[in-house]
Amino acid sequence: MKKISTVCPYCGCGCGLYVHVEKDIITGVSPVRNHPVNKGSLCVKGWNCFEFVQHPGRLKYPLIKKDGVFKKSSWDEALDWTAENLLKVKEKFGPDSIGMLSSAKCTNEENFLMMKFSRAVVGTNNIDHCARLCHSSTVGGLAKAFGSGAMTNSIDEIDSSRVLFVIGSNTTEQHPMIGMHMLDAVDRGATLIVADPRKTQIAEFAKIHLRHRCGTDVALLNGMMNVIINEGLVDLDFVRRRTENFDDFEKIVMRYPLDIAEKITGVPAVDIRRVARIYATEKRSMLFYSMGITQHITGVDNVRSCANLVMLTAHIGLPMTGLNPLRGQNNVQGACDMGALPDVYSGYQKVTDKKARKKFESAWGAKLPSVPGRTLTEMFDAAGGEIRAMYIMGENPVISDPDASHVTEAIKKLDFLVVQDIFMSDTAELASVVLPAVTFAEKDGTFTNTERRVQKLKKAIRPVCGAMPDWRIISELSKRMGYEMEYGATHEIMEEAALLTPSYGGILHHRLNNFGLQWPCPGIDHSGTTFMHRKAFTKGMGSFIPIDFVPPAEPVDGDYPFILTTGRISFHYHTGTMCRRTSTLEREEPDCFVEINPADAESLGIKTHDRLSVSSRRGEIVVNASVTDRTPEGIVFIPFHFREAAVNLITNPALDPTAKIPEYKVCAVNIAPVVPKPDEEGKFFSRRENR
Ligand SMILES: Nc1nc2c(c(=O)[nH]1)N[C@H]1C(S)=C(S)[C@@H](COP(=O)(O)OP(=O)(O)OC[C@H]3O[C@@H](n4cnc5c(=O)[nH]c(N)nc54)[C@H](O)[C@@H]3O)O[C@H]1N2
Ligand SMILES: Nc1nc2c(c(=O)[nH]1)N[C@H]1C(S)=C(S)[C@@H](COP(=O)(O)OP(=O)(O)OC[C@H]3O[C@@H](n4cnc5c(=O)[nH]c(N)nc54)[C@H](O)[C@@H]3O)O[C@H]1N2
Ligand code: SF4
Ligand SMILES: [Mo]
Repeated sequence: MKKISTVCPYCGCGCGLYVHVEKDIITGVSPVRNHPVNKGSLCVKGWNCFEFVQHPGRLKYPLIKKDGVFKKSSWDEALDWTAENLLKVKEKFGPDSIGMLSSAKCTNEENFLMMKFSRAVVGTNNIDHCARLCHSSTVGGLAKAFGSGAMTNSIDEIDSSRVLFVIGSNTTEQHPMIGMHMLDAVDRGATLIVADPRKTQIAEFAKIHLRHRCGTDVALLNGMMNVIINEGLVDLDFVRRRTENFDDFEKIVMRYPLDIAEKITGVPAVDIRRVARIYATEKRSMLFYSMGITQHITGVDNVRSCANLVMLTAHIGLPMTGLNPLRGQNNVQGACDMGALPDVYSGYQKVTDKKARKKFESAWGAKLPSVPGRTLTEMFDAAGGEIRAMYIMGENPVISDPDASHVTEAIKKLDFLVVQDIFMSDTAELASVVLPAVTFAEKDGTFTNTERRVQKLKKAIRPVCGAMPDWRIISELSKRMGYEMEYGATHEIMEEAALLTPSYGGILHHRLNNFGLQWPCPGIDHSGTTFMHRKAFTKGMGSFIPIDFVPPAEPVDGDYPFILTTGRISFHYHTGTMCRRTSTLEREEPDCFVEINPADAESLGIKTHDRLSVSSRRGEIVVNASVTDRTPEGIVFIPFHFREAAVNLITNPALDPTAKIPEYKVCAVNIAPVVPKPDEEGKFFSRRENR
């Protein structure tokens, strides 16, 4: 048996694991013992991350849709046809009529090529990916505050911290191996504070759990900062030396005394004061956040409020401190770093910056567009109008985008859609051509985890079928569109990326053997960066930004009296293409459910397992009730993993004005019991145990 060391393909923790291979078949995996993130452990998804690789449902050959039906085709035919159609659209409607979605499931090398393909081959900046739905508010918000939008510190620093302030992150379920470090720290006496409307698993370990109303984070954080300023807990020396714009910021914070903060958030003033004092007075305080902060129309405001808090208390620029956005997908950090975004090249170099553009133009020998492109959400809005064709690699927007029926309608209006995936996803079903790609276990390259650690994955088995690695598909397509891309192996792509990307300057495959390197890593003699902003912020002075509270876009009313918040559960992953083809994970949680508080359930006459209709202004889904005090009164929670009860049919597509991230975390819904009807097999519905 061979054991090949690689990286887990699920979440942004980036755990190291061995893939066990016998006769070119994967028989199991095991954790890397001395890996700095997972230290010999894995979560349930990690332990089971190989079953989908060898699933019989993998896409085995390209498919071309003719007269509404998919026909099996050869690679040559499919690539020629794709190139021909993309060129046709480009000729007729111009390069900006084509939109590209890159993938946080794919490698850095593949994302680099996708952005090169978009800019140098098609000639458009219309490239984006799921970071738009996830941490675009972090990237934009922290660029303004610090000049760089990544986790400032490292995962293994958590163990020695004294205070962990976790806001809007269900860490033990969604970043389990980071959650493990947090619980280790608690065992060593650290104080854990969780701010989350729901009583998550990590909240049960917290010394203080702030259960504020959904969408009131700015008021909560301003309330805390009001206490910190009024009680003289500000680090004035740091504020003077390292930051700007304090006075304007202070004026706004003074408008949030504790009684106002309590009124908006529903959190008792004494708790806000206690948390403010603990966080500010302990030196080794780390702040963590995730989607509870970013997925709002005020996502950027929420992120900037967090940045204000860490600067006010000088909890940044040292080990065991920092502002730590937990990035979600295995390589969402890398997809952003590699410039799969409409306004920047790799390393966040702006497309509007003439010098940067010249550099890429001369490296690539092509004229590049200078106006930022459309975001993911804007591409679908323009589909059938100014966007005529799309190329989607490793994303499933039909299930993951808000107001999903709008997305399906938009896609149907396209002249041409290319989908490149490992399975026939709901989005692939709508494609004109489907290109089969290989999984993490069948290719080489690198992933960048949430703590900026660039790690090598290694090909463990030969492709299980006629599929090709994404980077090869992109180069083949490029060639057929008249632009030669000659790469013999993925390390050659990284060499090109390193030359053009200052923060990745020293990141070359041969240097990554010992658990990778953390960027910024500007040169080949640099050993990487464990924590950032040590002496100065990336942009020089850190900027305080005054932020006022703005309520969520859709208030509850008589017709839609409940707040719906959506998210994830530990056993499943996103749109389910991989985890729902994994027997252990599917067995644990086979059905969609809505968490509803016992008081609300009683007033509606609902019991666990009852079938409920949950409807919003956009649509309706039917799910099982799970009566639990995990969710507070007036709020219900539904995960978005289940295509048969796709919660995005009812979510609100309202966007943050600058980051364009949708408000997945708040919309207004109504709930009503439904009389069960049997399905085609005469069964009613499968039951799930109360969680
Ligand atoms: N098992 C599993 N792990 C995953 C994923 C997965 O699908 N499954 N996906 C990965 C990805 S891409 C991402 S982005 C991460 C996401 O990781 P998380 O952000 O941790 O996950 P979510 O469930 O989206 O939401 C986090 C929490 O926000 C809370 N919340 C809701 N509204 C508010 C609010 O207004 N304010 C605050 N402060 N909190 C609120 C919810 O109650 C929830 O507990 O997980 C990654 N890891
Ligand atoms: N209601 C609600 N909706 C949400 C969220 C929420 O909290 N609530 N969260 C949002 C967030 S944070 C995110 S990140 C998005 C995620 O949204 P998506 O990125 O659309 O979801 P995934 O299911 O991760 O899609 C990844 C696709 O890539 C395919 N794939 C896997 N590996 C490879 C590979 O190597 N090559 C190729 N070509 N394909 C591959 C998978 O089969 C799958 O179809 O969802 C967003 N949607
Ligand atoms: S914590 Fe994330 S990266 Fe680690 S094993 Fe679990 S899913 Fe994989
Ligand atoms: Mo995400």
